[in-house]
Amino acid sequence: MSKRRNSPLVGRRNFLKGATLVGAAALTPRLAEAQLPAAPPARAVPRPNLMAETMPPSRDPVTQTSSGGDFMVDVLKTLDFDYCAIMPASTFRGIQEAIVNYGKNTKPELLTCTHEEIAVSLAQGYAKMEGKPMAVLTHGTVGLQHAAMALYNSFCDRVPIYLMVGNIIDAEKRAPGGDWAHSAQDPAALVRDFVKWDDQPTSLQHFAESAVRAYKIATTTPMAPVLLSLDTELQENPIADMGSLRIPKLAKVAPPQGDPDAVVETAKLLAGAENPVLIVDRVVRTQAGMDRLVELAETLQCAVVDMAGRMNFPTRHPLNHSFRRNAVVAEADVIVGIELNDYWGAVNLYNDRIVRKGRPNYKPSAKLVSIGVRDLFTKANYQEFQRYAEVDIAIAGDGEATLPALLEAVKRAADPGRKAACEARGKKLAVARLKQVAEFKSDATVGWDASPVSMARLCAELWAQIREDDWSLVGNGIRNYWPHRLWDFDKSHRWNGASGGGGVGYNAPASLGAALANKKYGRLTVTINGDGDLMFAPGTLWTAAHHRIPILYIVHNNRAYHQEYMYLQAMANRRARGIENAHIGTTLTDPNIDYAGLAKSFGVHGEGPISDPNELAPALTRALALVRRGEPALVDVVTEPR
Ligand SMILES: Cc1ncc(C[n+]2csc(CCOP(=O)(O)OP(=O)(O)O)c2C)c(N)n1
Ligand SMILES: [Mg+2]
Repeated sequence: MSKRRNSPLVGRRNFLKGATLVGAAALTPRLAEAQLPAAPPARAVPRPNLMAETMPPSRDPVTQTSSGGDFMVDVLKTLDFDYCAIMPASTFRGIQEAIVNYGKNTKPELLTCTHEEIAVSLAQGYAKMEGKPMAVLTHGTVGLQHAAMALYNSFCDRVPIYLMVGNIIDAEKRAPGGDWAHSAQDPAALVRDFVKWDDQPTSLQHFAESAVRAYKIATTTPMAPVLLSLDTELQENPIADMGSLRIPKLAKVAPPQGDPDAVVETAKLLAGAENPVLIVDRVVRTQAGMDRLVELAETLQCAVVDMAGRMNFPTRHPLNHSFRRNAVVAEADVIVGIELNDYWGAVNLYNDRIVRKGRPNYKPSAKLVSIGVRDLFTKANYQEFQRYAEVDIAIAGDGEATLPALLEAVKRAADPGRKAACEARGKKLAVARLKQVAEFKSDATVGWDASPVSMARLCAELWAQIREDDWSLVGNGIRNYWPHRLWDFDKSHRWNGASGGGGVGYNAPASLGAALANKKYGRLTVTINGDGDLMFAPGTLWTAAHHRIPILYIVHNNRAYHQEYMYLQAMANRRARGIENAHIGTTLTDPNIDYAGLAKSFGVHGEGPISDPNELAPALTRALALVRRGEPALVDVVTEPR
């Protein structure tokens, strides 16, 4: 029987009613003076224990000696979670109480978020930097709806998210009103198209197995979010049969390597090619992976195009031809794409403005190979699997795990007779790359003193101040732009890829998650955050301050959803209607948003708005001094459109 049904009518409403009367008395001083006893001396008032007031002591199970929530915490502790991001909700109060009291708020430690989307995005950025998932807890209905877009980004980005939601399965246990709106027969139905696996355990043993299974599934490539729906009764009630419960052990799955024969065939193609090209996207998870990729490229003396889905290849390497993709693809006779999110898009030219049509950029005679886990996992509804890529050899296997075998096979296949040609190719590529870097440097000076501040100037000023630190640029605010053109990204933690699904709102919280992972390594985290993006989840800044996470937010403040502004201009141009109205619905002016003030309101140091480029360096110096000391800071820079 529901204990709530028997609870006295003292509840929150009556408590508030009392508060109202006191307030009314305070408004009528004479009555108050006559009726109220003398005020006691001021002292710290402990927070009221509302439950003690609302529950009759004889029925309050505060003395229960075991709880399902405690057991769940025992299980989570075996999974090595450092953090659990939450937006608190009654449907998981049983496990939340167990985490903070029974589990002593360590492994996992709770991170307080002001929106479920923040919680999941935080976990996305963290997982990519730390190499393991963060747990997340939300309401199963309203909370999951808020979490959904961040979950979709994580799914498209192939990032493990370990999401648990609370749900009241048994209808008889739901209090009238909110509990019903916050319960679902099948909460995961909402997001099943973009999680890899989900379950709703009906016993604690079932939870233990599903919890370990979920971890294993999420962290096996292709990695992706998983969802566990936690019944409130299981979390809150005593354990019926403690002795029978056991926690299964977790064996992490070794990622699958590509088929050895296909790898050798690919190596032979690469070694015999005139102009081999490697295109990489979500390959590297570890420094060892990055080192191997460099060795492979140097062995082949071939161009590497990094699509920057992860930090794959050093930006200053002479074989890095990411910004010469069209040129090197057009010349290639062998193209090996590794963990490409969009193979078709990488080797075709596409125009979406007038005709929405594409055509191959590669020679008809070129041989195309794919290596990656995309072929191992596809869902039907959401179309993030991209256009079908016509390749000659498709190797289903994890990119990073397949690199050692590919490297060895390439070394074995190398023809000593072609050594001179191979070296000449490398030299030619290095010259082309140097020429491009010189062009970039020259381009970067355009509008150097302009106000609003040019993006090249902003990035140069930032680079000048962080280059001696162990820095990490995170978020996707300025993907593949000035930093990737000119900064020296030389280690695997310098960058952690983009949002995956292109869902705006990712940058602010995902950057904070990466900063949290970086904190323990003493790295300096910086992010360049679109103004439009920041407005999705500005409460992220409060979480940064509350949990003392050092990060520098630079607001790339073009006072617009500028991408959309440009799309509207393009549409209007096509219809010859003039672009005067393109700002309607796309700009963020009148009033301008005060991002420094916003930061300050959350307890974060704020600078700006800065329109004069000469004011930028001192503002960055002040903000970075705080970040190096362990605090978050924000600098609002009024920038050129993009
Ligand atoms: C959730 C979501 N809503 C809308 C969009 C469409 N969209 C793509 S880019 C963009 C503008 C984002 O603004 P900002 O972060 O300021 O970047 P800017 O384009 O100004 O550089 C929008 C609204 C989206 N991708 N995701
Ligand atoms: Mg903008």
